[in-house]
Amino acid sequence: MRVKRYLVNEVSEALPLIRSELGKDAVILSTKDIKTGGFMGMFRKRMTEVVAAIESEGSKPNKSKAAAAPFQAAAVPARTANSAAAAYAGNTGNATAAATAVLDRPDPQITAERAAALLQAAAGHTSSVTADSAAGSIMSALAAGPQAANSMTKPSKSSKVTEDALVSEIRDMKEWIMKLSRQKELDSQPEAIKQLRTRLDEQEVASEWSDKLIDQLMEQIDEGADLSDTRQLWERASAILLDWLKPYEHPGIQPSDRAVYFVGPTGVGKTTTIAKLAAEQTLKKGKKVGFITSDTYRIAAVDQLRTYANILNVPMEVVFSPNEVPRAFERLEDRDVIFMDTAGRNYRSELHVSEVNSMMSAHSGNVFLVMSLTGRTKDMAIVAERFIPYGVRQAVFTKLDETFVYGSLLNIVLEYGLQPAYIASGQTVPDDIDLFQAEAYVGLLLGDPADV
Ligand SMILES: Nc1nc2c(ncn2[C@@H]2O[C@H](COP(=O)(O)OP(=O)(O)O)[C@@H](O)[C@H]2O)c(=O)[nH]1
Ligand SMILES: [Mg+2]
Repeated sequence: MRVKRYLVNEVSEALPLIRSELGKDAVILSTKDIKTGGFMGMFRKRMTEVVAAIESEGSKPNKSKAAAAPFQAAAVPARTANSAAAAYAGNTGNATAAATAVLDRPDPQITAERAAALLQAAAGHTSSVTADSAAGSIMSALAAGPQAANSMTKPSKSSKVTEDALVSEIRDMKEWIMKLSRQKELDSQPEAIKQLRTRLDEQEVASEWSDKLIDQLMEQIDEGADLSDTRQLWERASAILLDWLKPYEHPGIQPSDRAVYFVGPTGVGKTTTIAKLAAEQTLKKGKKVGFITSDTYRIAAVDQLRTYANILNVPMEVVFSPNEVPRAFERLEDRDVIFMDTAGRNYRSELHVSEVNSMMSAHSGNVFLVMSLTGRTKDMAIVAERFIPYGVRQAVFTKLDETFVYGSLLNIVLEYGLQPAYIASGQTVPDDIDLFQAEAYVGLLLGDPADV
């Protein structure tokens, strides 16, 4: 590898030099602003140091056209691809688009080597023009795909490991380029928008939603809105989030609801939530309530619900299998509303989910999926994905009092369309539960702009 250092006023000045001295296959390894010359620390000049390299001495300037690069592909080591990407990642979103096109194109003929070569070809191109042509050269090389790919020698088994490593390296690169590109975009945004982004990141709002929110706000700025003031920006952000979440508000248990089921992972607060809601139904609404529990997995779980049943003077049935459920309903025939507690098991397992489902299908009713706000979005998503196919549409989010990070609710609601009916915020029965209200939630999520 031949490495050369250039001191220039701007990176663009170095490009023709690199091109003529190292050739178009050269890659830029790094660029750095430095101060040179001067006298006793004064009159120093700001310069840019560009370090470029060419893989082998054999690569002569202007040897091949960009689209021909795939023919040299097999010889391109991962390192070169990496630095190739590094070379043009310094440019804007186009490079990202180019890399994405290479990596995401569902074309089995695009092998890792070829992708690497395309990246390298693009990097070579950057030395003469911009990221636009880098993207362009990747696109045209992709368009020339089949012949180019066919001309490549098939990778041998022994090169398979190297190829896998290369694919994973290219994937890492893609993520890195995306990140860099997003960072650049972020740097150019107004200060208040950056503060909002920081707040959303702290609240673990998925980037899908924070990007969408910020895009909508930027559109408003483009249309003339002055959102340089954080308070104004927060108000607009809040209005957008309310637009998104309001349609998911749920009225909670309705007078017509006869059976209400509570499902969800272990320890999220199903039994406690039942006690809270049953107390509301009996004490405030004067309803006759009954309990059924299929949570016979843990002895203590039955006792826990029985304690609440005794306090509230509510009859309770224990079922050990789905075929006992109809009988339990018969016994509770005189009740206005029946709450059914289910076993808190490992709901990442499909088996447990279908078991719960067969318990519920004995008698139709409203099903609430209970999830704790202290959980991570990813874990909640797995549980939601398990239950949604069985028709679960409502959720209860618990333990609001145990966290300051609220993004998971928004992520789950928007991703899966689950309606958040109730929010529980403590262990006290019956007080610590409320209907979900989008305004209150958005207020918590965005916080006070004065605090940012
Ligand atoms: N801090 C807090 N604790 C809660 C809340 N809801 C339930 N818990 C507690 O979480 C633990 C597990 O609750 P439990 O109802 O037994 O969960 P289950 O296994 O889903 O039935 C108990 O100690 C509850 O008191 C809540 O909203 N906030
Ligand atoms: Mg329980």
